[in-house]
Amino acid sequence: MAEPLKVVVTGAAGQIAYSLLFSVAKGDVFGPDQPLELLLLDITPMMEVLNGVVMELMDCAIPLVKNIVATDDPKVAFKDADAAFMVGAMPRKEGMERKDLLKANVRIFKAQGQAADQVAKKSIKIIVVGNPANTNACIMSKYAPSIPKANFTCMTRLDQNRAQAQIASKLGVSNGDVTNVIIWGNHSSTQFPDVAHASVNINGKKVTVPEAVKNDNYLKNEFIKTVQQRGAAVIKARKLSSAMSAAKAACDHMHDWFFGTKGNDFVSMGVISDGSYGIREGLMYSYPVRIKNKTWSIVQGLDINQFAREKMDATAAELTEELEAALAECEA
Ligand code: NAX
Repeated sequence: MAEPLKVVVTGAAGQIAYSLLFSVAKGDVFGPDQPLELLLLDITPMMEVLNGVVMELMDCAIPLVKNIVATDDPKVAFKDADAAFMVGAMPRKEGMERKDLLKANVRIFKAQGQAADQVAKKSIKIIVVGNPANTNACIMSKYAPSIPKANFTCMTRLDQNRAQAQIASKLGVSNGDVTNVIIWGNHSSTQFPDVAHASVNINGKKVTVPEAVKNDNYLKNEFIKTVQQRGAAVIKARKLSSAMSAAKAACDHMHDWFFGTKGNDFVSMGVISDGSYGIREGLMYSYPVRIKNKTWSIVQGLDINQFAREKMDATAAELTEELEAALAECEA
């Protein structure tokens, strides 16, 4: 059997982690033959709750789990880590704006970036889930200069999954029949869910989503709005932010990073912009990516029409503003 993979989960006492840890532990992400060491980080007042999570993980008696470490010290959590799910942050409550979250959360990611820089493996693969996810990932990377920028990503897979599910439900097909939905930009209400390049399998025949839906007005308005507002709709109904679906999406993201994308299919991930599609270099922007040998690359050459251009630029403008505010906060 392989050496245990050291997997960090921050915010390990929280609600997303509660679903995420079970999936990771039973092999959904790193495979059924990959032993794991789980490194669980939360804040000091949550150590008792975290201890309860550790007890439950033990009681699952999952053979893949070789060791569990629960700690409030980022340097203990990140020591020689191979992968990290950065979930720990203050969650958005009903009526709370993202910018209120920014101040509280960028400082967390600065400190955890510094810890990872000092003690994690340089090959560590990091997904940031905690909001504002794109900007937190950018800040974490800035404060971990010895780790390649390509190793920092943020999660927009939940938005992709939401968009895919909306199209599948509209067309009465299964979720797996819808491929190549794109989320461009920020994991926020300015994100651009784009189905112009997506396909759907209908009775064994592959057609584009716009051809299958035959309703441009729906795709340009209601569909986009539903996906953009889905997080808020879940909070309104559940009085808590998305947790089960967020954990599933984090697993999908990390799984595909380790095992690659299939054929010509692509998935959406927040990655550091290299200027592709005219987006400012250095922003953590959600792009369509293909993954091979644990390395992502941005899908190039997609046609961008005027409608898409405007939406892509609007979400980039929000990210620029967020990043500037975050950098000012970190340097204050
Ligand atoms: P919870 O409040 O249930 O859990 C968060 C946990 O993080 C708590 O246990 C808290 O003590 C811990 N924490 C706080 N500061 C920490 C620190 N400095 N180090 C380690 N742990 C720390 O929130 P939950 O519902 O699990 O959501 C976690 C984050 O995911 C939130 O920021 C939320 O906004 C974000 N989300 C991101 C999504 C995405 O698609 N990118 C979707 C779901 C979710 O809204």
